[in-house]
Amino acid sequence: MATIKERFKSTSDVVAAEIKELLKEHGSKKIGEVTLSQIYQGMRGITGLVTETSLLDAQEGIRFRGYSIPELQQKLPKANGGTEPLPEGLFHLMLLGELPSDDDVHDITANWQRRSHVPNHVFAAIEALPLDSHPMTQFVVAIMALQTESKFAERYAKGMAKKDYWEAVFDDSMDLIARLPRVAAYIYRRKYKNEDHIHPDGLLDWAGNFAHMLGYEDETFRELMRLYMTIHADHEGGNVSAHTTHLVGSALSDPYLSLAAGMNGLAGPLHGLANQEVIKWILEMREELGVELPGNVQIEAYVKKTLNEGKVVPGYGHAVLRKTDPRFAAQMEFGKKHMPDDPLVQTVWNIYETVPPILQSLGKIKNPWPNVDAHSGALLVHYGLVEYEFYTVLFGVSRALGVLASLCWDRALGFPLERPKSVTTELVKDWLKGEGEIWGD
Ligand code: NMX
Ligand code: MLT
Repeated sequence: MATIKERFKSTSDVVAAEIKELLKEHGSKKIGEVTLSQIYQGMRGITGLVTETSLLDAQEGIRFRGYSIPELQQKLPKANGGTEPLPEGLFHLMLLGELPSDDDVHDITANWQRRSHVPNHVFAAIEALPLDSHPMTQFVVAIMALQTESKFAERYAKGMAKKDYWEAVFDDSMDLIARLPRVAAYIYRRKYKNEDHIHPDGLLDWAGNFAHMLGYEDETFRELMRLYMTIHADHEGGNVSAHTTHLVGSALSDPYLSLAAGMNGLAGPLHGLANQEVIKWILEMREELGVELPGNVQIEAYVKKTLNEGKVVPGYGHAVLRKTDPRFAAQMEFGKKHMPDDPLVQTVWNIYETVPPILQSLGKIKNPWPNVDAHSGALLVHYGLVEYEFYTVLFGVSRALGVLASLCWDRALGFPLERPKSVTTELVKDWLKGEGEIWGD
């Protein structure tokens, strides 16, 4: 049977040929217009990227190769006795565009186990940082320290031909995904558990083993990790972490350099760091109110106070989505199944009832509904993973699946250096007067 690498090569060759034909015939077709507001306001709504792994619909939310999250929960292989999808299966789907069999998923688990060795200097690089460094800082430093292992960088230095780029990027991506859980768990145990590190368990799947190395042996926590690692993996190509990884990769920076760049973007509070901000905000609210389960009237007053202080309500709003994030809904369903009486989880649900009408009443917020980060922390706290500064690292380990699958596609399709045109406000003013040209070549 062909390996996943061979299957990726034959699949991507077909798509590359299709794109060549498509561009030959339709390359000059216009796909839209760009307004001045859009270039000043975060390029919302400008279609400027091709990302094969997933597609976001503003009303419906994310679909991975056409499959919604509930469909993935139904169709992707599970661990023995489990009900949540294995992230190995999602990676297969994103990379090859096909649902995997149980054997496909076992092969990926085994493949990542074989590649999972982390060299000692990576642990030394983490140890060189002060213990109070943010876990995301430690994570990015570890990814950069791992870069010594890059096959792409090594082969490029020896004069690799362009047609071989995809293969070195594929190997680096697989190695990196295999190693990230060990690195992340090391950071967690170092910072929060007295450096009491836990060896990998070679009998477990990728997410189950990650849960084990973090120190959580509860089977439902492993199920949560499988779900968490699946739903956070990808959100089409324009989000900050995916776009950054793609952009940096377009300079032929290897997957380690590219992922580290993407993870620096994920560490921003408007992006992945929002998951820590949410739980911090809820805990502060509970402390200020002096109650474990605040009611809707109390939450309403606290939300208004947050807004009056000129802060955002973390976990709410989205640049593209205009409805409740299906990733929020999937986590809510998990909460209803496994911990319906947990007061923190119930607080998240009370906030869900209270916040949208308040945000809506402000009139300026395009999406008053919760995003993925509004729910994740409360589920983790339930199992004892209370160290919320670590949450974005969990997001990052998952996001690597999507952005690295995409990076493999970028190189397989021969995508060029990304370099959009920028303008100055001086030029914009001249152009409005009919002088000067605002369009690039
Ligand atoms: N609380 C308060 N104000 C908000 C919120 C919110 N949750 N969301 C948007 N706004 C404000 C926004 O700051 C802007 O204000 P101003 O015009 O004064 O600058 C205005 O509403 C219009 O913003 P939008 O066009 O609706 O949102 P935009 O696309 O610019 O930003 C986010 C999207 C996600 C950055 C924004 O909704 C936000 O800051 N949310 C809170 C942080 C968060 O949860 N981020 C996680 C996103 C998911 N992820 O994991 O990456
Ligand atoms: C993500 O998962 O990347 C976030 O929801 C942000 C986005 O899509 O812009």
